[in-house]
Amino acid sequence: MFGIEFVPDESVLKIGYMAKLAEDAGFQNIWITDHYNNRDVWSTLAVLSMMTNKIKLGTGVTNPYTRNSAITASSIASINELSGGRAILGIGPGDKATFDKMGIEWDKPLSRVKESVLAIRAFLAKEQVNQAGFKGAQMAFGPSKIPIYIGAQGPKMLELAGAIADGVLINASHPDDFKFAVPMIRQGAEKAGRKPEDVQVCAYASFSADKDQAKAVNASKIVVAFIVAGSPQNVLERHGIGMDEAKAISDALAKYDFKSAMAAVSPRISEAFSVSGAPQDCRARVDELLKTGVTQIVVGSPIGPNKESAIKLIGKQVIGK
Ligand code: F42
Repeated sequence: MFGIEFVPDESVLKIGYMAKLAEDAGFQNIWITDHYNNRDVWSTLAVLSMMTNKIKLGTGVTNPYTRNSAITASSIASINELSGGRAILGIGPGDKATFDKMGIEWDKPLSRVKESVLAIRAFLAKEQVNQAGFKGAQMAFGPSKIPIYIGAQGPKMLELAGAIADGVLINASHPDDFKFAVPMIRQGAEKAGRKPEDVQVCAYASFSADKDQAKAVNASKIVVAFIVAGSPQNVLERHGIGMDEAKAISDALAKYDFKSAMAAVSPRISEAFSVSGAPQDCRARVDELLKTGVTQIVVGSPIGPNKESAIKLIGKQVIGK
């Protein structure tokens, strides 16, 4: 199954137009990112509910820090109503760098995500919620259940997702990352007495497709540079990337020298942190990812040097194959 990520960094109506293109190209799931400095995720999903017919619509991902879980339950139930039952909630611990700027303390992310998922489930089930600091709050409308996916990377968050979520969204593009993550999700599921196959595993990948392989790879370089700069040492080591290589990229980004940052993204770094190239290259990587236990490929930023033509190309020559 294929999903697609849209970052609402351009007009919501433009995102709606691309969402419809994605639906027509054969994607089955849209994920909208949630960061305060972009268009609001819920307004975007409301517009997408009206502009599409069958594709599933999710937050990819919201978090329990910037939004109270009762409000999130109400928002996702509203999107579910507007879209005729197509909503999926993606929720994660959030982005520390963003929270620092917002003055939000990132306390106990693992516990906060767990509490929030359980509270939202209880809200949707119309229970009186008395956990996670709620004092008898209760929803007055909405479906009894909406799938909840957790955005996770760390071992504990992956295990938690296996234990309580309907799916996991993992920001990674290389099979080796899933060889690491999938056993942890399975372990979490088994410990909780669930079947591992009940948890969907989504590769939330940096993806770039174009007929011209070099153009595709080039378009993904700036996204890859930011991923490398934000990656912990163990992830860099997993892909054989030295701290000096990563430092050259982060130093250039810190100076807003995007040209040097992109120049420091070697072919090996691109290969580790993106699915990029001609459609046949992308399809080969997709097949490798699917072998590791991934059940949904999420085509994430940049999608391609030209988003609109890349959506059509991926539809025909990656999904269609
Ligand atoms: N973040 C956003 O803010 N917006 C987005 O749109 C977004 C999209 C997105 C899509 C896919 C995806 O995989 C991630 C995405 N993210 C987005 C990022 C996401 O919100 C997380 O930042 C990201 O997934 C990294 O989270 P993580 O799984 O690495 O979890 C962190 C918190 C971590 O350190 N986890 C550790 C682990 O092993 O999993 C556990 C830490 C721990 O145990 N903490 C204890 C606790 O109780 O929480 C406390 C420890 C202490 O000492 O206090």
